Amino acid sequence: MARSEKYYGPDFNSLERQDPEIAAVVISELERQRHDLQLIASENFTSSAVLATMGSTLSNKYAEGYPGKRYYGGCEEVDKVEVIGIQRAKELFGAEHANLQPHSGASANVAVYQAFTKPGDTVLAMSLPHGGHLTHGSKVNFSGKWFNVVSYGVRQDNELIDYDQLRDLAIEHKPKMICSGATAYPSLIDFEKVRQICDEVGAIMWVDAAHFIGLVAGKAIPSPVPYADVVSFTTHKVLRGPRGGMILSKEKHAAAVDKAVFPGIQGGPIMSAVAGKAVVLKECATPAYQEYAKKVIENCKALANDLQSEGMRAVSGGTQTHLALIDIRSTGVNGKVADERCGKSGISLNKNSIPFDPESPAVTSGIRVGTAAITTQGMGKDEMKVIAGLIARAIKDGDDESKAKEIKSEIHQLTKKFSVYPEPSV
Ligand code: DSN
Repeated sequence: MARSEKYYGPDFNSLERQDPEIAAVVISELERQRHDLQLIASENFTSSAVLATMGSTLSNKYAEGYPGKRYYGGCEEVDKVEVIGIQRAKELFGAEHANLQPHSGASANVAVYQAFTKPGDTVLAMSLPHGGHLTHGSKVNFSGKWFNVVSYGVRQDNELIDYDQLRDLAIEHKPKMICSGATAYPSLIDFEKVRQICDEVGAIMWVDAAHFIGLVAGKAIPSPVPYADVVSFTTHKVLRGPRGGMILSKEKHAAAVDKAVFPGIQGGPIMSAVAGKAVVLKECATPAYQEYAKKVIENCKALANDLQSEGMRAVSGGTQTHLALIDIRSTGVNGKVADERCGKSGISLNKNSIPFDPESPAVTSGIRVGTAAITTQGMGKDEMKVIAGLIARAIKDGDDESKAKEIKSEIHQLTKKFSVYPEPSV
């Protein structure tokens, strides 16, 4: 997204007239996104084109069903958008089938369970404390309540997925489905190896690619699509699309996936979001996006190294993706406090458990940082060095009001040079 791009968003003037209270929040959130440093690994700045679809009148349309087979009249126009989106998704990812209707990544994952398993079935997935996701079998989530989820993790010596453990558990438990994919795993996943294990035990291979699908779209890392039976993901992380989910699958699973999404777990799709997904899929097919995806990884590698130079430790020695997991125990500050101090200093990131973390998930010994958003802003390696220094100072001094203010003002100077959306003309 060019920094000079004009922003033709929804009609803020009418919102301001009708509901100044909510308009004020929308505007302050835009200011926060513009001025602070956005390092949450699952966030990004979507284009004005995508935002335009999200605020469009497509939001008004009920379209239960699929193109050509709807349960409501008047779907001719929204049918076009979904057909274009499906085609773009299949082309971009080389997928046999695509479903653009999941409302979110978690909804997409519920649909995957619905399509391939029955309550009580055994599923093998990455443990949450080692970087998995709530929907991968957490006891507080439907997945952990309704399924027998067995967890694999990373090795203690190198903090990389323990494929021997994964295979041993697969042979022992004969899972119906094996899930790979994580929310806090900085390395690449060996999909070929996971496929072999799935074949050995006759399991469905499910990849939850929410975090890294944007890097796949930009051809910056290998794709799980040729290997997996089904790939679910969100569309708003590195991919830089609207908030929502998507599912790709082999053609033989197309009917099961579609039935699972609707009528299995959802009613009407959010057609404005489906249109946004179609728009971002076109953006992702450009050389500019491929360049962006490469740069996200370069920046993240640089940021992880720079944080190590500041005395912190990058889990698994660094990163090969858009996110780095940082063990901050050397600072004497835990993840929760670091998150709070960074927040006060104008840095948005999140506390995160590190593998074999001695602290509870509410406290943690780590932070997770991502470079998707700051790379969209146009930042590069020089800025990563500055940012690492600011994070280190915020963790150390961010409880001191005046020091936090000083850091925040330095961040505002930095982000001023890399504006997200043009300033409003009023
Ligand atoms: N909440 C997302 C993340 O931050 O990784 C995962 O769904």
